Amino acid sequence: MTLPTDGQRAVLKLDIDKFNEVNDTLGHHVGDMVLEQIAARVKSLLTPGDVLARFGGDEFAIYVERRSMSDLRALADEILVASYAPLSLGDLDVVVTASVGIAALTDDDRDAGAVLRRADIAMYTAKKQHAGIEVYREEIDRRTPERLSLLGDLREAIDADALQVHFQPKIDLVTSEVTGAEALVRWTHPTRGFVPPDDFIALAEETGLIKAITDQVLAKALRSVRRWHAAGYRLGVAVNLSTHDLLDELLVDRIAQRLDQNGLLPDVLTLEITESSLLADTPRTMTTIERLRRLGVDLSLDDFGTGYSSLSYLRRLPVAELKIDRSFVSNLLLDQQDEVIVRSTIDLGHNLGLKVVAEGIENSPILDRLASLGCDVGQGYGISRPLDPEMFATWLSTTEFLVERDRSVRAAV
Ligand code: G
Ligand code: G
Ligand code: MN
Repeated sequence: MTLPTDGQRAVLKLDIDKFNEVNDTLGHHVGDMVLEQIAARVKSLLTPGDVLARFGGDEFAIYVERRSMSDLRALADEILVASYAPLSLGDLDVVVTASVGIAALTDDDRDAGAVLRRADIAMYTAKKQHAGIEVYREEIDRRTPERLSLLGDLREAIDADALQVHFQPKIDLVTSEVTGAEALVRWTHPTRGFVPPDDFIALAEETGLIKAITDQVLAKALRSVRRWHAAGYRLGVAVNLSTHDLLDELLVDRIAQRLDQNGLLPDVLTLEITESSLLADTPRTMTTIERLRRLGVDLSLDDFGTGYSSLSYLRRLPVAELKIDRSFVSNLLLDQQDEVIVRSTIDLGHNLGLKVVAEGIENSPILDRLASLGCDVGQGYGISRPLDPEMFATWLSTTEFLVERDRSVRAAV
């Protein structure tokens, strides 16, 4: 192959995001069609001399020569835009997203191995950061072994049952009563210290560890609820589910079992699902959601406003509440548009018969405003940060918000 004198040779690595979910929910036959259609779209953007190869699974590698890095980025952009367009697969429209890593060839490259590896690293970084495209740089390479060791450590933490759960209180905005708390997973790594969930939940989703995490969070959250009830506090708890959990056919049974173990009725539990997953609306997830509803737990649509759910989708989903995303709530008093969004979401939720929760309430003026807009429930740093179980118990006994307590059952929390 001839090298253009001032040109740039590179390998682009393309990988479809969450392709395993496409296969799992829609079947391998549909997965194959997705791959064929994406490949055809990519091909149509290439010029003679470019080489497109399938790299097993849902990965493609593309060898290209362009004038400059910015031309390479432009090509990667076109590829992403082409993959986002809805794919029609029989009577189904499917939207997939993809990630692209770009690695330039260097004079030291003697074979394809090294450049493919660099493209791979760039692609994984793009995926992890939801960046779409990433160009290989040495500094991201240094983080790759870190990622692998983090994964190993996460596995160990799960096996050792070392993940913890913190609780962030939720307040009834009409009565100022504490209604319950959201359970949030916490991981303190032996050497790194606190690792934010955003850094390990995605990793857990990609590797299937999320099932075990969800189950441990659920177990700990329900154990705490049992203690609260024993101490006379009639509080509920909300647990976050990931999209992946909804594909797990055993999820509903495990939840029923966990409730049973703690002698709790399903109505103490709310499960928060995000609307952002593009593939949520598939037969398998809908079956899980329907079974959860029949079990009698409440479903809440988390981060509402940031995803893609249409109104008709919302009407069909058996959810009991909407949780307005904190990005709208925290600017409520500063940004008129955010105010309009919050106000209309409250109305929308109420018109659909749903309870509306605001998260990310950072101070009392925001809390007051939400109350006057008719929002039902609130949560945020302005009420309390997430607290470990012990601090949560202390908070319950010292907060100025109303805490209903049945005095006849007065065990310590
Ligand atoms: O406090 P915070 O940083 O915990 O949470 C960051 C993000 O991680 C939020 O979007 C939250 O929904 C998510 N998250 C927190 N705990 C859990 C959990 O137990 N399971 C899942 N799937 N997501 C969680
Ligand atoms: O996506 P999810 O709804 O589960 O979000 C919970 C996340 O929001 C947690 O990371 C929690 O720590 C964070 N959080 C809770 N209250 C506030 C708040 O008032 N402001 C901000 N910025 N984040 C908050
Ligand atoms: Mn949540």
